[in-house]
Amino acid sequence: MKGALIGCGFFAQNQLHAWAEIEGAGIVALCDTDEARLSDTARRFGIERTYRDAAAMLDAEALDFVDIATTAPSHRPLVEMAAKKSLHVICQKPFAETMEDARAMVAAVDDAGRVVMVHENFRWQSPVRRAIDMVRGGAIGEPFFGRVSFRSGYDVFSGQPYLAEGERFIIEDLGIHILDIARAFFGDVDRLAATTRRVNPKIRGEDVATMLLSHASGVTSVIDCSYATKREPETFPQSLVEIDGTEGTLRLDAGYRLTIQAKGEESVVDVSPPLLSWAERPWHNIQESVRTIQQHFANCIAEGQEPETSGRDNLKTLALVEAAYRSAATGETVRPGEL
Ligand code: NAD
Ligand code: 89V
Repeated sequence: MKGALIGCGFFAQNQLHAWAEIEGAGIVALCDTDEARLSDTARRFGIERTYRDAAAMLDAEALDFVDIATTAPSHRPLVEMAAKKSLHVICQKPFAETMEDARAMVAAVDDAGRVVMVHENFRWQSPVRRAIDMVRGGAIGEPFFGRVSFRSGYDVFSGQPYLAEGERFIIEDLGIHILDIARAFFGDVDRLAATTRRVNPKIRGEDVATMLLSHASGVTSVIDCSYATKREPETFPQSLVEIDGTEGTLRLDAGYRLTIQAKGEESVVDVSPPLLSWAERPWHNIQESVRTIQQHFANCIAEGQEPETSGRDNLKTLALVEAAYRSAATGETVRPGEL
């Protein structure tokens, strides 16, 4: 499959490294409105066909898919443009700024008979995936409690300055991944309550969020996120997990240590992600998941399957984000299914 990537910024560099390793798909053209970023990226990856305008690129190129790696405000017009050209789409998270936009984007690609997948990669990080597979396989019986925790003091603002500028920050940017991991473990959510706080005075949005989720499966989970946590060892970008089940417990602890205690036995396994040749610590955990999710997309298209984090699926993760902001603002418990 021939693809074009739109948005040659900070994170797209990982996506392009990963595309070079994907079986069955590759990037043949690049687009960015910023000339310097476009030409630097084109040179770095040896991609000659470059465009400053996405519409012009879609008119000129014979493509199967687009990979949209811009920030959220441009997602809806770009997804709709790709749908008009009958292309499959991968779009970065947050998929859209509103539920209305997200639903329209899913409908546009559906109407074109193509697939849209959200680049929601945290559930594809190999340590997290290992834990998901263990729980789905019944290693600790039926889960009844979960905690997914991401607490860090890492400076994310130097690489992604826009994160300091938005009215919304941690739930929309990072919490969205952690909420999605909770869905992967425990399924859909009936009710959600949240509190938020801004600790860092230099940013606009909230950098601490704590959420309580009641899942339809009967699990209660706590999702806690912070970019204001100064501690050693710094665990960025690890998601730490604790799950209690009817037959035992699972812990994914700092340092990628997976412990399962069940039926009177304990297993402790090092589930550290591999360091891909182009990856850099501490981002290697995220970078590996980029390759995995992009291969998942290529496989799903080839096999006619819906990707696990399809646009349709991601509507439920986005609804959790909206529910969390609403709950934090009103002090009320919110039903995401009603948003
Ligand atoms: P960035 O600002 O560094 O890059 C975005 C690029 O898109 C810029 O170069 C900009 O010029 C270009 N652009 C914007 N609108 C465009 C348009 N209409 N046509 C062509 N080019 C356009 O942003 P980033 O940090 O790379 O983040 C991009 C997206 O990736 C965000 O949505 C962010 O949340 C997401 N992200 C995801 C992960 C992850 O692990 N999944 C990690 C980091 C960032
Ligand atoms: O994964 C992300 O979406 C990034 C970060 C890890 C910094 O939150 O923006």
